[in-house]
Amino acid sequence: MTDFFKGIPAIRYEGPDSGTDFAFRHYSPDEVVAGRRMEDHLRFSIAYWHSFAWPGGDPFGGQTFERPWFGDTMALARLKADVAFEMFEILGVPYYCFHDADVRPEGGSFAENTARLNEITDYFAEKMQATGKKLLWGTANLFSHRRFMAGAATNPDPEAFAFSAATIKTCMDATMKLGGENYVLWGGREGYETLLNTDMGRERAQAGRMLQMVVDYKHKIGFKGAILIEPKPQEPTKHQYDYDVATVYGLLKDFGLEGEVRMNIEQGHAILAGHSFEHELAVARELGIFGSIDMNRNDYQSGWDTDQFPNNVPEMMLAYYEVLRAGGFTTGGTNFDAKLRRQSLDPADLILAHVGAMDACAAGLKAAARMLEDGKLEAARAERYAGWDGPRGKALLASDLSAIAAMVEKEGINPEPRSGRQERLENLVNRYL
Ligand code: XUL
Ligand code: CO
Repeated sequence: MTDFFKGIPAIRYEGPDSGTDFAFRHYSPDEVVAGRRMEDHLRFSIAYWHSFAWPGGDPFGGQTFERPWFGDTMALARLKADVAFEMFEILGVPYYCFHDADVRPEGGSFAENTARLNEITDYFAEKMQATGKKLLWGTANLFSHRRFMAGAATNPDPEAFAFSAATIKTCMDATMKLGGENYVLWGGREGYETLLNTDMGRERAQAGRMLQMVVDYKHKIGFKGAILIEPKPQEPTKHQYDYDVATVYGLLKDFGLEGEVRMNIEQGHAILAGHSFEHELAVARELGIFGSIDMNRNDYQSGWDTDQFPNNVPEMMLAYYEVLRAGGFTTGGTNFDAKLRRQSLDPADLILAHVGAMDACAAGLKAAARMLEDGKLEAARAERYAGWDGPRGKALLASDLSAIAAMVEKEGINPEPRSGRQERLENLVNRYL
């Protein structure tokens, strides 16, 4: 045991009337919601990078957090792992996620990086065995080190492509070794700063080829998890090729991968793309590529990726409504890709940020389940489209313009507008909160 979280109790469900900050008011892992235990529905996961690697910097200032494991030795990497697994236990969170660079110090070469990653992930394996904690997904950080400044797969330098491919391989191996349920690709540098120096067609083709190699390698090693892409429109680049779910779907189609790759959708990235979270989730559901979520909250004014802990239950309800409509998570889960504000220095802040986020997710899930079970919203939507279920609707889609024109003329068809009832439905939705 480390003493980092000294004095902080294991967090338990105490119900809405609990008198302490260190308790769940809504998240009750064994409670059944929509036919499934809440823990199995939500599949919470902690993001190693934000909680244990991020120093609290912003564009105007550096480190604000002082953590006993900050530094670049393997001994400190182990201490970081000790504290991480203690936090997973305190919170009762079943999963975690990591990038290679979060968990091991940067080495002087690819071989040294690989050796360090293997050493620390062996240590993770022991801890997972001892605690029952699981890996939701692994990923490679192909954006922080300066070698990736012009991209990973999309780099103009083939050697950078090679280094990236090799790093992805080792991270997929580590994910497989730890029984990871997904492997994530987020292309932070896969885009451009200026079109003046960019061959967009070439870069897009390189990105597609790398993706095919990832899928081939998954099958080669027999990795049973899902390959997930995490769309984001910009930041750090001016424009990223994985802009949003619809854009990524176009890429997948182009490279023959639409049956192989699914989406990891992040709230903050949806907002940056000018969408709502539920829009991105609905697009993925309709296209059959929904996978997992990175749960957080973006500030609606700031224009950058603020990665705050989620707390807006009315919005989260609409997100989980889409997750439930997609059939719920299979390999995916709710990963808190969220970081403290840089003044939140205390170990208790880190715990309570997750407690509040987990509770807000649980409240959102429960409201979404009530809404779906009640069926009034579904009925209103079905009624709006009922015409398409009748013989005319079906025949129309099989017809052609001249036949339709003749029919409209002969029958004197002249559509009568009907109310979309938006406010009425908005009122209905609020009743489930
Ligand atoms: C960046 C982001 C990443 C990915 C994993 O905005 O969301 O942390 O989730 O690389
Ligand atoms: Co993310």
